[in-house]
Amino acid sequence: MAGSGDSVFAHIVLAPEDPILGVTVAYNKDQSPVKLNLGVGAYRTEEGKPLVLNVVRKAEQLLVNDQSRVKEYLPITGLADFNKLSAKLIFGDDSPAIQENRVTTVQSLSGTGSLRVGGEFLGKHYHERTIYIPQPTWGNHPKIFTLAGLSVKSYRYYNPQTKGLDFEGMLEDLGAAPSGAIVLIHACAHNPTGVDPTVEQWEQIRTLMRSKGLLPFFDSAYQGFASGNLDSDAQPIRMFVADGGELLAAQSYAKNMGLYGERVGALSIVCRNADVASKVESQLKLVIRPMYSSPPLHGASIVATILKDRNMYDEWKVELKSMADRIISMRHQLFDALNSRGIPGDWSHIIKQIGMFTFTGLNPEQVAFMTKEFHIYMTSDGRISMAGLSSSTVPHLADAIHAAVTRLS
Ligand code: PLA
Repeated sequence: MAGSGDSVFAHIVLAPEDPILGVTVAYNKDQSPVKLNLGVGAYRTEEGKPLVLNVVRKAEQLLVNDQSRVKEYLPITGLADFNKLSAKLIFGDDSPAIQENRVTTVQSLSGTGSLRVGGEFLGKHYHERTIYIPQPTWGNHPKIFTLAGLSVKSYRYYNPQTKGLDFEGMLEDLGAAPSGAIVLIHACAHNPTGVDPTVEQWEQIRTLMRSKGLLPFFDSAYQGFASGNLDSDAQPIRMFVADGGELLAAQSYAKNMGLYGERVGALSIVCRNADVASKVESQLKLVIRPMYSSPPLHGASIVATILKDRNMYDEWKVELKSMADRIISMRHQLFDALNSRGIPGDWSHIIKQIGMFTFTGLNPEQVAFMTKEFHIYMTSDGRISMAGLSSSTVPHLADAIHAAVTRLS
């Protein structure tokens, strides 16, 4: 009889909310008119609204109007055009690796799904099961790779004193990693710190990693969002492709095309030669088929429509640049607002850091205070999404930081 007796699930304990997505859950429950969500990295307009790019609307209209389109299953590896165009986007139009057919690309469920498929593949087929991730990193990384069967270790990346890169520490830790270990690298706009190596530093990292046979696994969730330029943001990856070595790259269209909920992404594996690449692809299919069989059609069709049409592609680049520029302008506005309030400390990291996030240096107690007193929501590590800020909300945030720093330092 329903309702009587103990549930077979009675022993299950309530799990905590996700440290990032849980911030939105708490924000949604807040009734205050001044509430502000700077938790999850989701772009907002100056009016604080989610943005669907014009070029995306256009592509969707074309797709809807095309009566020849059907809803058949995609192949296990996804939409072929989408895969080819995604590889070109990340590795460059003239990439020798693509021309030599030694890149295999599979459509996956956004950045997260690409990382998971790549992780599962490595867990099954790669000889060294240890992956090094930066300290700190996106909170989902250790969970994804642990579940994929890899053993997760970290390398030093961020120096809280300078609020910049701990380059020495990074080289030391990578230098001490076992030969062949996998290294997770944020391709650009490191999350949560907003700190990226310079091109010269990337070159040293590359030389060290190649000399030790470390396998790079790039997470590219923000191509175009860091500098506003798709090619500059992909430069570190292209440096590693140019030396002829092997690597993995996970791509997401969540941020740069604003396709968050469509879950569009790709995993590429650059191999030594075409023969290896085709065998690798055959094994990727065996990873994907029992996981979700084949990827969804709609989002990948939007991306392919845009990437293969010169005009739409150019329009996308303009819209992408304007998102990146708005984020950069928010950095300057926040920096100026903090300075004009005479808040103690050096806040120049706000304009030095890059990409969607600022790693403010605020501690968990200060963050809790800002949420309670000012209804400002952010992750407890002090990360704020600059893309969630607008000219009209900067003063409120600056007041909150002022109060938190002066009352709780
Ligand atoms: N990799 C990094 C470094 C990310 O920051 C994110 C998203 C992803 C991968 C995954 O994105 P996708 O699966 O949606 O393509 N990070 C967000 C969202 C923006 C999240 O946590 O899911 C963040 O707020 O950190």
